[in-house]
Amino acid sequence: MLGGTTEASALARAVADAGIAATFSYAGRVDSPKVQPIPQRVGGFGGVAGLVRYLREHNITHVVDATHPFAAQMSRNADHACTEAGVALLALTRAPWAAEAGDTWTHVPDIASAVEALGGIARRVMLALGRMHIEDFAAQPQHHYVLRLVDAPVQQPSLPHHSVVVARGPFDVAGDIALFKEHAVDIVVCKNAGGVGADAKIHAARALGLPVVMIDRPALPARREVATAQAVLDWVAEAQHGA
Ligand code: 3Y8
Ligand code: NAP
Repeated sequence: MLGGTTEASALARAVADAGIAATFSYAGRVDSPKVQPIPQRVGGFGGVAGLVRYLREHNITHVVDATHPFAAQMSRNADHACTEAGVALLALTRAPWAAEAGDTWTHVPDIASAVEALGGIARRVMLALGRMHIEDFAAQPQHHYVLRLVDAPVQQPSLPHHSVVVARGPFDVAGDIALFKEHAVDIVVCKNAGGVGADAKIHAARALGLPVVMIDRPALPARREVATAQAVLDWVAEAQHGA
């Protein structure tokens, strides 16, 4: 299992309960990833070739890509490696969030477009993108940014005006409403992650009538996708009996 999402953790629990032999894989992006109820490994495989080698050396029969929808490189590598190694691949995904009546969303295709969308007068921006893209926003230094990070930053972000909030999701709506009020946030920038582990900020923005800059998902390879842990267990059973 390629993990790192709320749904991946739910699947790990279901797989452990079903007694299926499995390994949970993290990239190693954060200091202490959540401990899973099945054996886990941390770190890249070394590209497609590294993943093919891993699949063969560990006699992997099924790969479940339960990574975040923005982990496009991992999903591409999994697709290529499983084809090359002849291993079955299934993606466990979650639907994108959709705006509701009254929402003020600006859809942008990528991080660079989100930076451009922030041109203009100084705002107080909730930058809910994690650590990996903060520096891109130095192009819009006029804003005060609220940065929510999983781990405390090793060096201070270069944005001239910012506050750092160290917190790991899943988040809740009341907490995000309180956070937005505490920091007088007036616009939210986020990825269309989908799922329930990250949607608190969407509900909080809705409750407070805040505009949202919504970064749409990158394109992913065509592959079989399911939305529930049970569908994954059924797929493993069916593939095992050669159905
Ligand atoms: C290392 C491993 C679980 C998984 C929980 C989900 C929900 C909470 C919300 C905000 C948005 C953000 C970020 C976020 C959420 C879940 C899920 C999700 C968003 C952990 C985890 C790992 C990571 C990596 C981390 C990224 C960052 C992204 C923070 C674990 C906690 C912004 C994505 O510091 C860094 O380098 C962080 C990097 C990739 C995106 C980025 O570009 O910075 N996730 N997040 C995984 C690995 O090593 O393989 O659980 O401890 C997992 C979770 N984070 O089991 O309950 O299902 O999405 N993660 C986004 O959605 O925009 C925070 O603040 O509102
Ligand atoms: P990415 O850009 O798609 O992948 C970059 C490289 O990281 C991959 O080529 C692979 O290295 C390694 N990698 C990624 N996920 C891995 C995994 N689960 N196990 C082992 N290696 C992995 O990935 P990302 O966007 O940085 O995401 C990294 C992790 O954070 C993933 O587990 C993802 O589910 C989780 N996450 C990401 C986001 C996000 O916003 N991107 C949000 C929440 C959680 P090699 O080529 O060396 O194999």
